[in-house]
Amino acid sequence: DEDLDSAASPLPSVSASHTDRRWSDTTSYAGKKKLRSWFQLPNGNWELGKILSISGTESVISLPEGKVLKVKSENLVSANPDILDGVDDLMQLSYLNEPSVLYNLHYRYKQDMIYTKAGPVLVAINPFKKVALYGNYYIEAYKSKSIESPHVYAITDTAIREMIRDEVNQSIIISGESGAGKTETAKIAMQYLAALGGGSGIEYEILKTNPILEAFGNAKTSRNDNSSRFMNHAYEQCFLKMNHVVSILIVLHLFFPLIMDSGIHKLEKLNLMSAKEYKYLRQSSCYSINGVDDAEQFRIVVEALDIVHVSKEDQESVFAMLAAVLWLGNVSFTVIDNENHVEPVADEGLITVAKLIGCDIGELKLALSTRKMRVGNDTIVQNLTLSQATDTRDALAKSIYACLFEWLVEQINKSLAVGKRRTGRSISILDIYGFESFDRNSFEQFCINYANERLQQHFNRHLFKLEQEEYIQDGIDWAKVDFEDNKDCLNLFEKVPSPLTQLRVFVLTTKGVLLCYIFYLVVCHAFGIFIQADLTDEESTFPNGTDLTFANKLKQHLNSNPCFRGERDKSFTVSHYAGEVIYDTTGFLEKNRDLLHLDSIELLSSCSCHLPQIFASNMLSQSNKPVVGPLYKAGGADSQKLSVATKFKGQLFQLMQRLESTTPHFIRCIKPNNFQSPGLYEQGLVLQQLRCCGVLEVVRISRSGFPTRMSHQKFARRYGFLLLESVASQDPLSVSVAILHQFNILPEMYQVGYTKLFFRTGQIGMLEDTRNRTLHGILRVQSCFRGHQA
Ligand code: AOV
Ligand code: MG
Repeated sequence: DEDLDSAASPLPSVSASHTDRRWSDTTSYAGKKKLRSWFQLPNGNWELGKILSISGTESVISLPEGKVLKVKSENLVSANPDILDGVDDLMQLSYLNEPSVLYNLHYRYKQDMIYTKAGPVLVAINPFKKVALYGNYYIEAYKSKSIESPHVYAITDTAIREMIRDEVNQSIIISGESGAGKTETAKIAMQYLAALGGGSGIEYEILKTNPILEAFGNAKTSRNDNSSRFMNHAYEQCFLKMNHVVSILIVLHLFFPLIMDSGIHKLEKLNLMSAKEYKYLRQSSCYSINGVDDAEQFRIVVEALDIVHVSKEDQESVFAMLAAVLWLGNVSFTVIDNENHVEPVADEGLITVAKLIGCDIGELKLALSTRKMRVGNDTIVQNLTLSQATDTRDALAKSIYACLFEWLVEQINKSLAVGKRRTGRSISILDIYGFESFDRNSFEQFCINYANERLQQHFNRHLFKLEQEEYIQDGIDWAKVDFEDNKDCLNLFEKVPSPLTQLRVFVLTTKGVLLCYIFYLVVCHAFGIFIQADLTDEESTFPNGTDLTFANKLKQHLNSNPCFRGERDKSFTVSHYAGEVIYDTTGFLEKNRDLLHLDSIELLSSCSCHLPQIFASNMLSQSNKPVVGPLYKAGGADSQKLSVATKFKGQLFQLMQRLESTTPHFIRCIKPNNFQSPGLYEQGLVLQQLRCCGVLEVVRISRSGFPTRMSHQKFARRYGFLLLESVASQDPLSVSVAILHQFNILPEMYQVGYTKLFFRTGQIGMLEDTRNRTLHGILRVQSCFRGHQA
């Protein structure tokens, strides 16, 4: 009865259109009794059951705790045999489907095995507690390869080996939601790298620099007490190993910098008040973090600054800049005419800022309340309205803070990378925001998801390149490996809609004078264009641009892209690789309008202090970098304006360029619950992240390739006995081909190489099932036979 006959019948077919299935195992369940199977409960969670009987399209399934249910067979999803419970690579699962993956990860997580491979990717689930997986014992074990289970150490070790073997720079790309454990993972990787430094002293320096970056780059958020807020600043650290220099590049992330005031109230010169007195700090209304001693933190930061040779004088400037940022927030304005033009109030705030950055009070006033415009050969000074002046002030504060962080990073790099140490290859560790999808998604999600879309493309390309090499070596038809790339979606962000050159007429009112600017927006660029950035820029500059006109413009420009869908009002949907996200353009322009005006840069360069001058020249040289894209749009003095989106795009391109030249290694961090609580594994939450951080995508990509490989010899040996007719030639290749034919394995499901067979996922699993059932049948027949004899 146990479907011996199905062994001879065609194997259940796998949909040829597998590419349009995100993550589904299309294996039919009909006719497979007693098998383990997944059943989805009304709450969305999956339960493991056993099929008791099947009649027509219905099955009876027994669930744990004695429950028996009659369900539609099509609602059951294949579960793997128990010998596959807790495999350390998801690729070993015969049935790759959501419940099986969730189960496998949970199975391991319960035993503190927080790391699992998903093909080439390492999945790390945040334990929210100390797990005994780190330290010298493990470092040594991974170094000597006496342990092989998945680990950050193992990935890091591979990166080092490949760097030395191939003489190619490496990168470790860590992604995941806020609080998923990216920064911890980066530190664990650094620990391994540092341990290889062998006590040269430099590893001590590396680890000691962390507090600087954490103090300036992190902030407490609702989701993570120690959240990294810097998006795009890189810092490199180096150490020596076997004459090879490894430098670590950490890209921390920040979107809107929050300010840590750890301990700076100690410095009297800065005229500091308590945190509550600062408007910028009041906005967050969180002044301290449980268990964090500000004074101790401050001492550690100062110590770290000493270690990286930031002079006492520069340290004072660093804190002066921080104080200036805080004081800037307190600068207020008064209206001076009936057109709502304003002037800063010359109070303690303004005076202190001028003193701290070393500029003239009058100039500071002008920079905050006027804007110089160049019209032909003339310069016109335009007064700012209250909202324009406030924006200008905030933009100045944000850039001083960002420049300060960047400068610190540079100091760390310089100090750790002195001279000869920097000549070798590098390992970059990238700690970046993962894909985000909330109930309400705004500009930040838009930028973050764009970055992830880019990283995903990088990921796809890399994966396929590797695969391709093996296919070519074995002479198989590469063209048959289809995969869905995310080109359409990237086009949405970067491609230029026709016509290439658009003529725009722009009318500006300045002191009653109508100035007409006619300009060509030349939107050609080697990299294509983050067209949204251009549209946002344009609307942001346009005096009457509103979120609604912006949204309408997007709909008008992008409707032909299959990944774009206009929604009601000010919303639109983008089909990202990780799922659909609805963006609400409310506040988009406002958030993008973080424009630092040339006037502000000029102010900084006129300062008597050393740091503001450096900042100004860095900003000028940055805005001239061609990689950033079309910066010069409107002409005139305003042309120096860089919107947040444009800057973001520029930094992303620089980052991608850098990454392109490295061999990447991917780690995807997963947060198992939102309570930072150990042991709690919420299926829905994990699943959503698996989808979002592309883990499901890895498997999907692998499914569209031929991830299972077996040599002709092994295949013939293993399944040859299932052949009904003997094969004329006994060479393994002919036997293999005969087996494939007998089981009607669809031609698109496999490729025959010179030395190996290549299969799509799941094919070997089915052959194995048949083999096992047949063996089982043979054994039963044998035991019957023996029974008769007895
Ligand atoms: P994130 O970097 O991904 O968030 P973190 O690396 O700061 O997240 O991790 C958040 C917290 O999770 C840490 O403070 C630890 O308490 C805990 N944690 C993470 N990984 C481990 C581990 N391997 N072992 C023990 N505890 C861990 V953000 O920067 O907010 O996106 O912006
Ligand atoms: Mg972090």
